[in-house]
Parts: sequence; structure tokens; C-alpha cells
Amino acid sequence: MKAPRFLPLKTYREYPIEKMAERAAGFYAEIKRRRTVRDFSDRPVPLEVIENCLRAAGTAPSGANLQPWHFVVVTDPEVKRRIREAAEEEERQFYSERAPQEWLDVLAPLGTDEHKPFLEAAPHLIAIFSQSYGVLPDGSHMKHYYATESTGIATGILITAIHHAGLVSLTHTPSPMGFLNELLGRPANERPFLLLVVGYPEDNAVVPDISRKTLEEFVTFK
Ligand code: IYR
Repeated sequence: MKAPRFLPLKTYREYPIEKMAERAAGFYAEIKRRRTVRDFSDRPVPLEVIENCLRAAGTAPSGANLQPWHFVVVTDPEVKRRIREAAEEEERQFYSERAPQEWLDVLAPLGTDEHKPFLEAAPHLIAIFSQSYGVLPDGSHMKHYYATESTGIATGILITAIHHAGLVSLTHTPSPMGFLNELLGRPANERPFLLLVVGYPEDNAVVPDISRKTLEEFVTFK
């Protein structure tokens, strides 16, 4: 067992209460502009930007700091084409057979269907995998804790970083997503978590007319 080692907390910054309130309000004003976008432009995005957004994601807290995630950035048009083909095949079955009416009913306001042109149009797709267990150099397995939650938190930071950079994203979950392991050569301990589509919006991009719950609707203070 490894003994704990501690260092002084040097990165923390305290703000005066007024400044704190201003920052909290300012961040909310910024993040509430984020919209999930499905109309992507094919304008290229420098990989350096994506790399820094991913560095931000990699700072996420995780169960026992095991950082149980892996991100595959797909820019190659041929790989994007294959992903689109496989995703649309799954979605065709989803919309025409697998999805119960109740699910189709809640999806209706979003106007989604089996056509996923953004998987080829957008400059980058980020396939996010959650490592349900780790594999040590000798091939033995290592238990991971809260892998799904940890990957979800990292993904939230990634989405925030992408928005902060002035880009848009789409959280896409073709179901099932097993084809991603095969197409991207990822091992059996990695479960596809989400396909994040990243880029600029199309010039005349539209978004569904939907609303968010108010604070009172989703928070209780005791
Ligand atoms: N995976 C399908 C269906 C879908 C499901 C949910 I939950 C959404 O929020 C949106 C879509 C698709 O991508 O079309």
C-alpha cells in the first residue's frame, strides 16, 4: 500500500463576496447560452483547441483518482463516414422498431430522426469511453470505482470547455454504441459512453424551441 503524500494547496483563489457573486452570475450568463446543436458547419477547428478542451476534461475528479476514461478524437473523413454509417443503421432500427412510443413521444420536440449528417460534416467527433476496469501491464485487471460517474463529470467539463472556446457540441448516443469499439480499436474494458460532435454551427443553424426548468423546479433548500 502507498502512504499518502500531501502538498500545500497553492492553486486555490478566494474572491471577496461581491466578486464571488459577480463571478457566479457571470458564469451562469455564459453557460446558459450553450445549446446542443445538430446543424454543423464543416469549417475546420484547430486540433490544438480540442487538445486543450480535453486537457480540461482530464482535470475532472474521479473515483480514487483512477481517471477511468479514454477519448478518441476522430478527424479522418473515412472514419467519420464509417461511424455515420454504423450509427444510422442503429438509429434506423431504433426509430422504426426498438423505441417504445413513450420514448418517441418525449423525443418529438427535438425533431431527431435516423439521419445523422453531422457525423460527417463536423470537423471532429470525440468518442468517449468509460473504463469499467483497468488493465495492468501484466494483463491483470484492476477494479475501477464510479467509472460512469467519473466519465460523466469529465464529459461535462469537456462540453463546458468547448462552449467556452466558442464552439458547439452535440451529445450523441447511438444505441447500442458497441460498434465504436470495433471501428476505433478500443479494448473490451472500455464501454462507449458518448459520441460528442464538435465544431462550428452552420450559418443558419436552428435549435428546438424548448425550455429549461427553473431553479425552484429542480432545487430544494433545507
Ligand atoms: N439516439 C437517438 C435517439 C435520441 C435519444 C435521446 I434520450 C435524445 O436526447 C436524443 C435522441 C438519436 O440520436 O437520434
